[in-house]
Amino acid sequence: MTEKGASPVRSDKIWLDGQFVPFDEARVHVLTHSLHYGYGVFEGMRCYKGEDGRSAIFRAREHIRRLFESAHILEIAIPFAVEEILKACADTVRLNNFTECYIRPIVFLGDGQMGVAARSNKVRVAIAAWPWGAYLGEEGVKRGVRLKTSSFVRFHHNSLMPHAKATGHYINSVLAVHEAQRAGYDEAMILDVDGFVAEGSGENLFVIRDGIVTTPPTTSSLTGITRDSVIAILRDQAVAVIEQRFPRDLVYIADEVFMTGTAAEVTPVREVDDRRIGAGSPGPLTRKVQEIFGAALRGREPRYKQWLYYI
Ligand code: PPE
Repeated sequence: MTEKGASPVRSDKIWLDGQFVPFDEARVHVLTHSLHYGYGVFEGMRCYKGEDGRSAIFRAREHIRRLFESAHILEIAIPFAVEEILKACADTVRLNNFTECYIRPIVFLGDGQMGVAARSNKVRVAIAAWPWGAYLGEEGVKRGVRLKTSSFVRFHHNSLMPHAKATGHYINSVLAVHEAQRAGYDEAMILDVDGFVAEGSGENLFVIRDGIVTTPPTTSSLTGITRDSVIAILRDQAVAVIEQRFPRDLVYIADEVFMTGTAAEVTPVREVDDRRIGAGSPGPLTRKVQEIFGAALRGREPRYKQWLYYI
């Protein structure tokens, strides 16, 4: 059985340190530095099959740019060029004969020396791909999900740096989502250190009130690429989008709430802390965003064609 938000993974091959190896041989040592200290960076991308039958990775360049920026923030030198990683991602999809899938590049410190400061350990890079359905369930995408404010606060930006998509950061997400799901909710709404809304465990969050869309700034949340895409889509529709901090009660009185992420895509929120949002079902603007975003992913929106990286 699969937990909500989790997916069984399987493919033929995985790209590891510059070459393809069979799935079962993509192994690391138990003394891998990053396994002990959570010191690694990663990405998550999705590949979609367009109407013309060609598959494309959605905003691959932006994701790989963020991978390199994450590594830069953490002072990890990736031993490959941007173009090499991009090509390896496309090759991973093609070699596994996927037309649609999720792609996970990860950069981590290998084994050799132990201790926090084992800086001479080899920097390793892997790229895997597997089919991944709706992150918060098919039902969630259609009817909306239920959130609960987490008792776990998002980390302070001088403690862990949110512009890095780092492996260790996700302890915060795991704790929050476990807590929310155990209490019977679909996902957590995580607040920042000052008590303002930050994001979900693996999604950015948007609220709509009186036709104006507000989303928290990325001071305590990941600079989501889906977030960026949705902001562009809304502004192209002449909808005002404000990046501003807000407290949880503004979410309660929103007309519409939705979450964005590569895995979650655009997922409506129908309830937060047991308060119904709007009519309790996905609202018109959320539907519109889902529709345009869905069309953009599959190459049906000419103005967003530049977001597609054909494999
Ligand atoms: N916030 C967090 C904490 C986050 O992990 C993600 C992505 C986002 C926002 C949205 O970012 P973007 O994908 O660039 O729009 N979460 C990834 C990992 C999910 C997982 O469970 O693994 C993802 O969606 O791929």
